[in-house]
Amino acid sequence: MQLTAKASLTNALLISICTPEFKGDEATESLAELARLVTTLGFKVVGTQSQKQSSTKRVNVLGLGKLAEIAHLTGNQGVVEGEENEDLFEEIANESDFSDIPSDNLPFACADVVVFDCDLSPSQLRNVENQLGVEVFDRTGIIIEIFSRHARTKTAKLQVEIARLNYVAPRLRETSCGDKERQMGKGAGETTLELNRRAVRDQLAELKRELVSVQNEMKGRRTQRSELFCVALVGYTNAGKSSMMRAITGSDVEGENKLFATLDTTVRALFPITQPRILVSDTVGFIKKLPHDLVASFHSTLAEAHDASLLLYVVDASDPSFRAQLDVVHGVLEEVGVEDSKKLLVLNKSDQLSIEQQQALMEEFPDAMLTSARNPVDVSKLHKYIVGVAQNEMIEEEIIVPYTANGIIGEIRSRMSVTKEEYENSHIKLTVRSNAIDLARLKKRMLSL
Ligand SMILES: Nc1nc2c(ncn2[C@@H]2O[C@H](COP(=O)(O)OP(=O)(O)OP(=O)(O)O)[C@@H](O)[C@H]2O)c(=O)[nH]1
Ligand SMILES: [Mg+2]
Repeated sequence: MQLTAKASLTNALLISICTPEFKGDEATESLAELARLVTTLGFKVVGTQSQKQSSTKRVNVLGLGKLAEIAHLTGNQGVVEGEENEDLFEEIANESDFSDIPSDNLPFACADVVVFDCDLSPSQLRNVENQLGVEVFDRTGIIIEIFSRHARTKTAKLQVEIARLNYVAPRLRETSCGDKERQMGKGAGETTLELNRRAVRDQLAELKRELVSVQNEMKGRRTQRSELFCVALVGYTNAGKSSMMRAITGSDVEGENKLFATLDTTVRALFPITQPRILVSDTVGFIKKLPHDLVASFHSTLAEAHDASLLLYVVDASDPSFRAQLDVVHGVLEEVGVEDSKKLLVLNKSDQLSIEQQQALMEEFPDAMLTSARNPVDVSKLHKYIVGVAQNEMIEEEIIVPYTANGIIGEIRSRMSVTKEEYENSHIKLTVRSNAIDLARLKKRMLSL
């Protein structure tokens, strides 16, 4: 499915289904997040509706009454069926074990699209769309669309397109011109739907082949960098990872107030530059209920985090739901097998907090660092912390370099941190800190002099 509605003109009605497992604050916050996702796509949220259900598995997702109400809000363009005989699930709207659900917010304008804050099966999507007569999206569809729009590099584009086609394939429908095309001999014996499905399968196979070759290239680049100390910024979408990346690397990595601004891993050197260089990578942000396919497709992008010696978990400490967001981040990283590096919790956007709030957070998270990517003092504190961790990982050695060994001293200075220099008659004695691989390489070279 590709969004066909024109973003700038699209009025969206959001629907939350509250179930015994998903209700109260969680449902309210999730709906607010859906509104941000939808706004990121350029839609205008004109209203929200919610309904209590025993599950999200009803054939029409909603009860008939609610469906008719929503059909009215979308201009009665569809055909709401009279009876719901096939419905296996009973609506139990008035049962007492449901706590408060988000209150309905009636639209002031007719909605062009309806967006559900849950996942819908292909048949549910089709049923609701037929009944309402407007485009219907589920949460995954919206997230995939945002990823599609924001992907910039070849790898991200390939990964997202694979996830999109996997999502679209079961949702393809027979088009009205199917019979005509068959009569015209297109794919003898196949309907348009079958043809489309086959085309998607072929396309998927081709994209997967391309991805493997791009991933091999990426792997090669990571191997070249593997001797350097690497830091990865990980966290929920919009936490401020790219802004912090820009601040600590002095680079022009974009930070934007939209969800999933970054889909590609960017790697830059920590700035001011250190010897040896320390690399920092910015990674894709996470979100609640991130479609599994997308998580899977971003494995290779997250390989940067996998290889990192230090993980900076960046959270937007000014967002009241940051604790739940942090749980999501831990969950996803665990799923992709990134969990065993050294970590620092970075409580970002501290400029949005009062002194009392900052103190309370430091009591709650004594090992964390409170920062604002906008405050140069905090940025240099983080820079210092990273350099300190990197230094601790290094080995200190004394190297004797004869004055006759021209060139080597310059090389040492460019790759290692020289902490002491002593000039003797025939040689210079350098105390250096570096990683084990570089030191071993240097010693081997010195022997051959
Ligand atoms: N007030 C305040 N705003 C911040 C801070 N850090 C980042 N922001 C803002 O938060 C928004 C999101 O920042 P990004 O750096 O794009 O966030 P991200 O974590 O890279 O987001 P994704 O790429 O979507 O995962 C932007 O509007 C930033 O200007 C901060 O310390 N204080
Ligand atoms: Mg970013």
